[in-house]
Amino acid sequence: MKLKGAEIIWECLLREGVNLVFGYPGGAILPTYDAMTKYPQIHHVLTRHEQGATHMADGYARATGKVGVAIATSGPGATNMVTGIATAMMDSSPIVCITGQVASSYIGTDAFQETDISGVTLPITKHNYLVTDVEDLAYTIREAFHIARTGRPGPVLIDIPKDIQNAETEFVYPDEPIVLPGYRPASAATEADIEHALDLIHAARKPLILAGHGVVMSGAANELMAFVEKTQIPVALTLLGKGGMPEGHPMVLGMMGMHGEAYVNQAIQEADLLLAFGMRFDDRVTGNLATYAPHSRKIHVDIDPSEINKNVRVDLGIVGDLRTVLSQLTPRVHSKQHPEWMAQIRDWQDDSFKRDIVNRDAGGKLFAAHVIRDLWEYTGGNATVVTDVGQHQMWEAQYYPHKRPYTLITSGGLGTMGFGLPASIGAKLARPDEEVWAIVGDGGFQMTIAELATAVQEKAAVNIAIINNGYLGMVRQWQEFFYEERYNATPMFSPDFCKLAEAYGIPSRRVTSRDQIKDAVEAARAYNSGPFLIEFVVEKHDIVYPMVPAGADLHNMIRRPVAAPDMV
Ligand SMILES: Cc1ncc(C[n+]2csc(CCOP(=O)(O)OP(=O)(O)O)c2C)c(N)n1
Repeated sequence: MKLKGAEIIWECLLREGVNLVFGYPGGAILPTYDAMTKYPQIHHVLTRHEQGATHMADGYARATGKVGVAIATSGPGATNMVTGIATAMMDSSPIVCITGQVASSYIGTDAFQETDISGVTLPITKHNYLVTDVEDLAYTIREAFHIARTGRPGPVLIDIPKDIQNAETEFVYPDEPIVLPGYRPASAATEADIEHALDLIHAARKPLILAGHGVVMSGAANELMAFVEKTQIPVALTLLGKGGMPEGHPMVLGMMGMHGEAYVNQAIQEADLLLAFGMRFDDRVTGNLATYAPHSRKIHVDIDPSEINKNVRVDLGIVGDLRTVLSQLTPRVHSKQHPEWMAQIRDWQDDSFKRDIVNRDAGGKLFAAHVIRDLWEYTGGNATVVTDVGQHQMWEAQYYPHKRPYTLITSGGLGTMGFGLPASIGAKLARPDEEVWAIVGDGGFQMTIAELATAVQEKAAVNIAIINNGYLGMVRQWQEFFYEERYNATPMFSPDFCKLAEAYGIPSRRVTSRDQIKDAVEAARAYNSGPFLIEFVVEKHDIVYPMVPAGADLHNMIRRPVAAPDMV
């Protein structure tokens, strides 16, 4: 069957199981948009900015484990995607971005809306393509999806000149297995690795598991649970590892790192064995590398060989799919209790408990931590929460325990403000039956606020919780700690968010005291015809405790005083 390149794109997307795409049209991608009319099986979400399209595709990918697709035109359309692509790259999220390019004969002439987007995105994609022959198109799309979703997932970009979209060729879907020289994602550990790992585990007296995003992404939650129940080794989670083990399980300690629990970081520093599962020793997690976990042997399991010994030298690096490796290890590992080690951790934990703001009366004030804890309670801890970046993100991580993988969706690696609202729309469209909350700051929300219209147009029933502290709060916190309280460029004007919601036809509530939280949350949960917005006007000068200053030793956290006078 002879088809145009533009039609081949849709035929291939259908065969890759795609039924939802996020995009924004323009001249260089118009043939593809025109051909879309023949494929009603695929729903197109018109975003308000191409960055929004990439974050929605990312949110969709994280909520489903499937590849998310974003489409844009050449030049400014493509460059607007850059932040979303880099976000997906840093968090290993599988998205495929399709961009229109000026016609082949114009490439290199500074033609209208020409940008070398494959050049621009080279360092922030797992792989990218410029298609120069329509004969290559189908195979390229198939390969792009394969690369995006296999091994360590990530974003792939396909740039398609306008003439290639218009050119015709015989369409045959290439369904032979993809063979790429040099690209062979590993899956199982070798026998020698397993034996070495067992020796290290059996010799340890103070072992600790560091569970990262790889647990969630490889679908290893059940395998990790089986391993933990047998070995009784406590688990610390990275931000993106949240949901990999149910928080509330007795062996799950909580989050590690810059804003992790102090007792978790203390345990890392004291451990004699770290089992790093699908995590990459990011600097937010390790603090000062020179003093990081000095007493421990280290085993690192990761799908990506380039992660092993990248930041932290380990005693044993296992390149493999975590789910497979855990199912190799668990039947052979000994069961063993670690009573003294656990007692020591519980001691440290008690001290943290006394400092914790949610264990204090809010004293008539509205603290973000209390808002998030109440939201957790009223949603039964079952919601999918998508956050933006800043203080509210860290409070979410501290006060909203998650039970299931990918019920927290957040920009961890790049820390992209503006991610929350669009990613929540992608997640809601991916899982319409789930309760989805976007928790955003007043700053980051305004970066992609235009996507409110997308949510309304798509009737995406996301509940939006704006944590409004009148500041770029996390930066204000750094200015308070490290720049002698010179609050330069952080106090922030915002519109009346409820009136703004009204302009979009979105129902809303404003909450200024703790006793109003329940009503507002219930109103949002009851409304399912589209987005619902709640503005929480919270304490301006609150701090995310504890905190490891950037580059400091992990155990040297700045901690909330045991009883801060203004808080009791
Ligand atoms: C695109 C982008 N620009 C700047 C930053 C730096 N940054 C990190 S947190 C933050 C403040 C966020 O403020 P807000 O959205 O109000 O959330 P809050 O910290 O108050 O909860 C800033 C500016 C960033 N992470 N992303």
